[in-house]
Parts: sequence; structure tokens; C-alpha cells
Amino acid sequence: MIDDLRSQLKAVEEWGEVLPIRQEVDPRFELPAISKKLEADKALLFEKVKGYRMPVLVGMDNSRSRISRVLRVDDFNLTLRYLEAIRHPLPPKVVQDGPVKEVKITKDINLPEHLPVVTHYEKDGGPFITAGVVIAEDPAHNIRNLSYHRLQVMGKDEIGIFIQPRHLWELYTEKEKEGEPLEVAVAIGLDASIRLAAATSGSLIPLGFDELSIAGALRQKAVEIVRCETVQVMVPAKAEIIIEGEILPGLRKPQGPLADFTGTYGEAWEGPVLRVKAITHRKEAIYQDLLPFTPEHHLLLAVPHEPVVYQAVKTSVPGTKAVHITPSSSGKFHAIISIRKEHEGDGKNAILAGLNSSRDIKLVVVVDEDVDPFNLREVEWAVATRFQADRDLVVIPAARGNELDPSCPQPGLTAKMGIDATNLLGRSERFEKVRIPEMENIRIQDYLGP
Ligand SMILES: Cc1cc2nc3c(=O)[nH]c(=O)nc-3n(C[C@H](O)[C@H](O)[C@H](O)COP(=O)(O)O)c2cc1C
Ligand SMILES: [Mn+2]
Repeated sequence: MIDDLRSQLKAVEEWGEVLPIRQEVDPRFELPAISKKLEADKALLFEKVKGYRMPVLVGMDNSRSRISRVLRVDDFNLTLRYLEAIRHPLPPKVVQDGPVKEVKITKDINLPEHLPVVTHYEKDGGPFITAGVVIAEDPAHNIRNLSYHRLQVMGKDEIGIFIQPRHLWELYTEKEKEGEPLEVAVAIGLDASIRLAAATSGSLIPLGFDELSIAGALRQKAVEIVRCETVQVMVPAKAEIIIEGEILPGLRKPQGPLADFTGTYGEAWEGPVLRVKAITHRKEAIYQDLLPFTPEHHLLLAVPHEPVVYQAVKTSVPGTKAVHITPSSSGKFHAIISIRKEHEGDGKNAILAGLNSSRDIKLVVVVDEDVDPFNLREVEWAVATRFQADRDLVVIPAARGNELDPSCPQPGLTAKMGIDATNLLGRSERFEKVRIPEMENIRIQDYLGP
């Protein structure tokens, strides 16, 4: 049963997908350089990090197939499991104690000394905690929220935080108006279910919908939560590390830049400050890092977004089978949509619905159900053999798009494109895709080995 980072690490090690790095590495540039070279491959466990006792784990969720296996579904059912988790969430379970309480630091907080926080890219403003999930509560309204934020370590007990106007911003500004800080916790070292749930799109769930209850349903086991030492926030009892603190009212400091999901630096910004009050962690804690602009980053953006696109397209084209937002499109911009075509025109309707389902989607490629939308070689084959540009290309000029897309003529204004790579219905038999009988029943491992 995978219900924390350690049990996931053990499973992934058994699958042969963890590469231990025994050589000592510097958390400034050297560690991320190695991670970047191996970004689409295995998870990397850096056992010796210069100046620290804690090992650093990078890329644990850098493969779609691995995320699916961790959640015990196949790639096609990942979106359905997600939608199911939102329909039938499983609330967290309160426990009195947990492994994350094994070590408690409440005095002489010194973040740069305790945690091997990584400095990733050349022009980044400093070391950033990139795999931390911020947990906040509004007890008066029985609200808990999980979200990701850029967390820049700025001093011994000071973290800069970048908050876009979404759920955490609402909770923070509500408190700030009263001149009060917002108590929060940052959880580091989590299994895939919590990491994905924390990235759930705001268009799927309103503020007040507890992301931890999505995580519970995703993994089909309630997340155990335990009270913090110094703030009124409940946190996953089996997290590796918890940072407790408060986001101060009325204070902004210069922060950043930080490499964005688009692979550009973006601007420096003025952001609020999180004052750290305590750190608790497991014995032999593992520090988890996310290298921005890698498949891991892009999968955490894409997988929770696919249900949004899927729902919209399914409403319009009932034969919709799957949606794949590709990691290489920065995990946001390109969607491959697989449909069972029932009427001529279904492909075009899927394009319209897909492009309109989200501001971020700027390219939709529609393929028939005999093409695996998660295999980009098959998708390109469909474009090469089923698509004619004069007949099957749709271009919408100057629609609203993502503000961070560097190709836009002005921020937030984008052209959108659809490629209908489905077969013409009457011709699908003549152009049937070749197959070898019984191939799906062949287990390749039976033919290898001695
Ligand atoms: C790795 C990663 C990093 C992110 N960084 C930020 C960030 O720095 N600031 C921000 O406001 N959103 C960031 N996001 C997006 C939000 O955390 C994410 O959309 C989340 O679902 C928002 O939750 P909320 O709807 O509860 O506010 C990031 C997402 C991921 C997956
Ligand atoms: Mn939320």
C-alpha cells in the first residue's frame, strides 16, 4: 500500500526506476544539472549532498506510467480516477501522532542549515523549495487548502512566497485586511496522490474543497493528519518534513526570478514573507525537490488539468476516450484527444470543445481510438497519414490564452490551432491500421532471460 513517499520510493525501487547517486554533489547547480541530464528517466536519489545529512530525491513523479502504477490504474483510467476522486472524495483522518513528529525543531531555526534546498538555474534568485505544498486553514469556515508556491529561502527563518490570486490568496488577504498573519504549513516529501491533488485545477473545485480528500480518494486510503506544534494547521502525518509558520500581513519583499514551467525566467516580483516557527521531520528524512521545467513539473501541471478538458470534450463528443496534455508543451498548451468517431464532424467538434475548455490549451490534435494518444510516435503517424491541412486544420486568431506563453504578441492573447487527424469515416476500413494477431498477449519478459 503506497501511502507516503517512503512506501512509494520502495515500490519504485522494486520497479528498478530509482537511480542512486552516491558521489557527493553540491545542491547549488551541480545537483540540478545531473537531474536535468536524466530528467525523463528514473527518479534520482542523491545520497550525499554537500553540507547536509539529508538525501535529496528528484523526479519521483517524472513518468506518467509510473504515476498510473502508483495509483494502480492504467494511463487511460488516470483521468477517470481523478474525476471519480472529485465526485467521491475521501476525507483525511485525524491521528494524535505520526512519523513527521520524530524530530522537532522549535528553537534556533536555521533553514539553510537544516534543509538541503536546491539552487536550480543560473539566474534564479537563490535557493527555492520547489516541491513544498502549502497547507492553510480557515477554521471559522471549516476550510483547508493545499497549493504549490515558489518558496525562496531568504534567511534563517524567512521564506519568500509567490501567491497568484487563487485560493491561498483569498485566505491570506482575508487575514491581511484584519492586520493578522495567515498560519500555514509547508509539507515536503509526499506521495503522488497528495502532490497531484495539491495541483488540482481551481476550475474543478471551489475554495473549501479539501484537496487532501481528493488525495485520499486517488490513492483509496484516507490521508492521516496530525496537528502542528506552533500553528493551527493539520498536516499529513507521514510527510517527510513540515515547515510551520505564518505569512505576515502588510509586508512585501523583492523575490525571484525563478525558472518557470515554460523554461524561461520570468520577472522578479515583490511577494509576501513566510516567517518560520518550527520544523518537524521524520528520522532520516528525505528532502524532495522538483526541478522546474522538467517532465515531473509538467506532469504535475498536466495530469490534474486533463479532467477539465476531458469533461468539456466528452459533453460535446460522447465518443471521447482520453485526453493527453503533453509534457513537452510545458504541461499546459497541447492536448491530444482520442475519440471514437461516430459522425463526420466529430473531430472538428472535439477541436472546438478542447480549445474552449481552458485558456491554456492552444493546440488540439484529435485522433481515432486505434491511435494511442499517450504515444507521440503514433500521434505523429496519424497526423502524417490521416490529416490534410486544407481540410483538417482549424486556426482561431487572437483568443484569450495563458499570460506566461512567451510566443504571444501581447500577454494573454493567443492564436489557437486544431488538427483533425481522424480518418474519414467511409474510408476507415480501406485505411485500417495494420496489426499482428495475439500481439497484445505477448509478455516480452517471457522471451528474454536465460
Ligand atoms: C510545481 C508547481 C509549482 C507551482 N508554482 C506556483 C506558484 O509559485 N505560485 C502560484 O500561485 N501557483 C503555482 N502553481 C499552481 C498552483 O499551485 C496550482 O494551480 C494549485 O492548484 C492552486 O491551488 P488553489 O486552486 O487551491 O489555489 C504551481 C503548480 C505546480 C504543480
Ligand atoms: Mn484549493
